[in-house]
Formats: sequence, structure tokens, C-alpha cells
Amino acid sequence: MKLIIAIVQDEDASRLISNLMNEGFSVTKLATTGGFLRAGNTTLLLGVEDTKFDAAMAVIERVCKSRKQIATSPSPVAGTTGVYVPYPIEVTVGGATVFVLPVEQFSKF
Ligand code: 2BA
Repeated sequence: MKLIIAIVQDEDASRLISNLMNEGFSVTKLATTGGFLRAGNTTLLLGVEDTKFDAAMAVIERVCKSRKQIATSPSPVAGTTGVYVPYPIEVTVGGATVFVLPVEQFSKF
């Protein structure tokens, strides 16, 4: 068994959960925040049997789209004023950032 930790954009989360559940996967949804953009994203936890691992990854890849987002970043140059001026930068986020861990034990009590 493997544990898939998938960080996805909020826009994709609902459709991804529906698709995964339709294919028989159990999913736990966590509301999370990206450290760089300081914006909400969604982290999904899926415990999957090894035989169904490829199918789960295929659903994630199919549903999650990458998007461009504008973020404001503080200027590294404070100048003589000592004031940091925010400036917009464009970043490409997602589709999904996925970590895969081996599961040593899985129990339900
Ligand atoms: P954020 O940390 O809010 O990052 C959003 C997007 O900003 C990233 O998209 C990336 O394109 C960009 N970015 C992040 N750090 C950057 C930096 N130091 N300089 C320039 N651009 C930067 P993704 O790579 O698709 O990541 C989406 C979200 O997945 C991240 O949101 C974070 O919540 C999570 N994530 C990504 N890599 C991770 C990792 N190695 N460990 C833990 N969480 C990760």
C-alpha cells in the first residue's frame, strides 16, 4: 500500500475528489496554505493498494491543470527609505504536487 499526498489548487479539488470517489478511492481533504503564495490550496490524502496506484495517479494527472497566477513579492531592494515595495510576479502553479510514501501499516479500529 502507498500513501499519496497530493497538493492541488482549490479550483480542481472538488472535481478531483468526485473523480477519485467515482473510481472507488477513499480520500481525505485538508485545507492548506502554500508557503510561497500564502494562498489557499488543498491537500488530499489517499491510501491506495499497490495494484490501484497507477489508476489513482492517472486521475490526478488528468484532472489537475496548471495555471498562471500573479503573486506580489516584496522587493529585495529597500533603498534608502528602508521600505520594501511589493511588485507583481507571475508564477505557474500546479497541476498537482504529489508525494508518494510507502505505508508500513494500515489499520481501522
Ligand atoms: P506555494 O508555496 O504557494 O507555491 C505556489 C507556486 O509558486 C509554485 O507552484 C511555484 O510555481 C511558485 N514558487 C514556489 N516557491 C517559489 C520560489 N521560492 N520562487 C519562485 N516561485 C516559487 P507549485 O510548484 O505547483 O506548488 C504548488 C503548491 O504545492 C505550493 O504552493 C506548496 O503549497 C506545495 N508545494 C510545492 N512543492 C512543495 C514541496 N517541495 N514541499 C511541500 N509543499 C510543496
